[in-house]
Amino acid sequence: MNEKRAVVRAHANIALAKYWGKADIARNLPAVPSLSLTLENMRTTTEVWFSSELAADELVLGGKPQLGKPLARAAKLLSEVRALAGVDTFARVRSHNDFPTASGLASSASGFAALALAAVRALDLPVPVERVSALSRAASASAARSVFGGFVELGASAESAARVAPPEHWPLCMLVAVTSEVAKDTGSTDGMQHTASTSPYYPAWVADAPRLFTEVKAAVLAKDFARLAPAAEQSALAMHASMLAASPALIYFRPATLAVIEAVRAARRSGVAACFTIDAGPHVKVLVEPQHVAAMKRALSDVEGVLRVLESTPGPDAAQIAEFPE
Ligand code: 2P0
Repeated sequence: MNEKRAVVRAHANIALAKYWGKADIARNLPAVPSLSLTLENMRTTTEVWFSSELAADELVLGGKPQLGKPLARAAKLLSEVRALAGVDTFARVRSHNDFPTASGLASSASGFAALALAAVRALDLPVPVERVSALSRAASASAARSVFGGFVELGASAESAARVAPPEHWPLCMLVAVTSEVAKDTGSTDGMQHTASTSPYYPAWVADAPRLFTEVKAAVLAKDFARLAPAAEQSALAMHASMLAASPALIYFRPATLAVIEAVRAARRSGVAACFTIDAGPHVKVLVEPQHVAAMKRALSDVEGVLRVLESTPGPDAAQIAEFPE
């Protein structure tokens, strides 16, 4: 086979209605529906290069060669794409995130979405975007959502994600208050299994999550911030409540996490349209209406423990680009 290569850029997404827990572990199907916003300024760029000269798959993340679990996860996805294409050539993968990796900033979402689309494009597979989303979801469920831009849903037990509204539907801004640069101790896959098997609050989370998802989706479609804010915050906090009640407790909050929550609540009391969400990490993501971005950004930067604040508008679909940036 000739050498086949593609470069793809995929954007991270932050869930406004959270996914936490699996309906089917082997197939990696989510237990609850989720809805996310894809972000313009948090991107993974991935090059996949299939070559008959390779004796095994290779993975380089941020310039560092990977072995063990990260390589195995990428190789599994590559093997699924190889099976679809009917080829057995190995691939060399190079990937770069322009934001911190593995600390609750959704790097696995953009990473696996970029890998799935790049592998499919490198092999010229004529598959619909839903299939690319399903391949991404099998590797990491939140990655199914990063295939699409704008507002995106992944249903409970769904094979693939679907667009709820395009990026231009609602020009909100997401501020990310970064509170740590180090990788987290417990990854999401292990964390959600631990929650499901030891937390007495996990069944309550699974039971209530669809209601919160429905509320978040209705608020997004209506562009109703006053409706979105309480539902999105309750989704994040109910998810964390299920983790806090696990044994031993799974605590992703740091002191700065709570300080940022306080700052958002204070800003809201003074009329700023902002709400927070928190993933499996210590950072706080703050959704804010465009006219309040500057004030909210200043308030977040003043919080002790906030290292920096990233800012992003709604982002586009994952897409092929010409070159991997050196
Ligand atoms: C989300 N998170 O909806 C939630 C909120 C983290 C907290 O999706 O096991 O890395 O690979 O399917 O997708 C992170 O979970 O987990 C996640 P796997 P994934 O964004």
